[in-house]
Amino acid sequence: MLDQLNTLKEKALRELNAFTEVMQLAEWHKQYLSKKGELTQFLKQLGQLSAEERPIVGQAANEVKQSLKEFFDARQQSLQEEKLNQALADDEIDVSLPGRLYQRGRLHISTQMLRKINEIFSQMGFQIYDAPEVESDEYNFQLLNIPAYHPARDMWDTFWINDQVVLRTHTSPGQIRAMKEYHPNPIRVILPGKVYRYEQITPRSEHQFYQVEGLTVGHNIKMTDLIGVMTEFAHKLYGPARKIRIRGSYFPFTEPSIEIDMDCILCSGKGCRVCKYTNWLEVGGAGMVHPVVLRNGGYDPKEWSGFAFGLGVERPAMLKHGINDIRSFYGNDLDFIQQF
Ligand code: FA5
Repeated sequence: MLDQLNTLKEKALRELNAFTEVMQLAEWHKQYLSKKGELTQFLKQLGQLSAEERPIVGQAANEVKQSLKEFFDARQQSLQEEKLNQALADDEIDVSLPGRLYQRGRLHISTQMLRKINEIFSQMGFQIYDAPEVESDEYNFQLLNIPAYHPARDMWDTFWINDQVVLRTHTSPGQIRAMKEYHPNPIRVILPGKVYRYEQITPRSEHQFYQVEGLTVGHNIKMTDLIGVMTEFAHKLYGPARKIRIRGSYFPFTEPSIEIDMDCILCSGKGCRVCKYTNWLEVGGAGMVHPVVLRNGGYDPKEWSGFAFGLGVERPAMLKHGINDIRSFYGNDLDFIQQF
């Protein structure tokens, strides 16, 4: 019977080693190690043996059973590993590689500044008004008191879509749209958005940048209201120590027109390259809305008055973060962008 037992063991191991699929193992287990399996059947015959033979064959049968179990476990593990290695070798996707970490997105530095400016003016009661980036000559120039062939057009050379359609050179055409929409009610809006200019690109000038326009129309609105709003804006953006200065200027759509400057936050009055040793930095253009523009928007200038301003967005961001070249904003340099 011991021979029979050895033959059974050898046959079982031969079959076990020949398997190539993990699925085949279950069948093998059933055939040899289950209650109805060949080894159990073999053990049932022990009763026919003599009292001397029985313990010897019984012990041998139990050893064979134990060793078949161990071979089974080992084969199962090695087959699984073989399968995994094969899958890794065959497949282009290495499932054992750790996944790639997704980088967290962030807002572009211009968007951050734009939102900050929006927030400051919202707190002062300004509504946000959206106006188109592609404008007509009429809105971008004519209704803003800049007729065809007026020399002031040279201040805002732009990209023409055709003879009558332009990429807006400033956010000011939105003033007319807001007036036409809100007439005859008072207005207090800001108009943020992108503007385009046929511009020589320099460390301070891009051909595409953001502006935030402001417009108020009401009764008895005065220049002092404009200066108050601009001072509050500078304090909220750069801190309460900032000083504002105004200079006379010229814009066809405001009268009088001013340029608003702020004392240099980088050198605090000592003089540096950024403020060109003048101690002052330009914040934006502004003025009282020109009577012609009020009339073009539907408001009678004898009854209504208002102020308007136009601020850059990139330049204040440059000041806040000490950036010395505006071209970095849209240069697709991730190392730059990820700093903010
Ligand atoms: C204007 O665009 C007027 N529409 C502003 C205005 C509105 C005046 C309402 C009166 C009433 P200006 O061209 O100066 O003005 O531009 C305003 C601001 O835009 C500048 O102070 C500057 O911050 C920003 N800016 C102008 N040109 C560029 C440029 N090429 N690159 C980046 N920022 C610019």
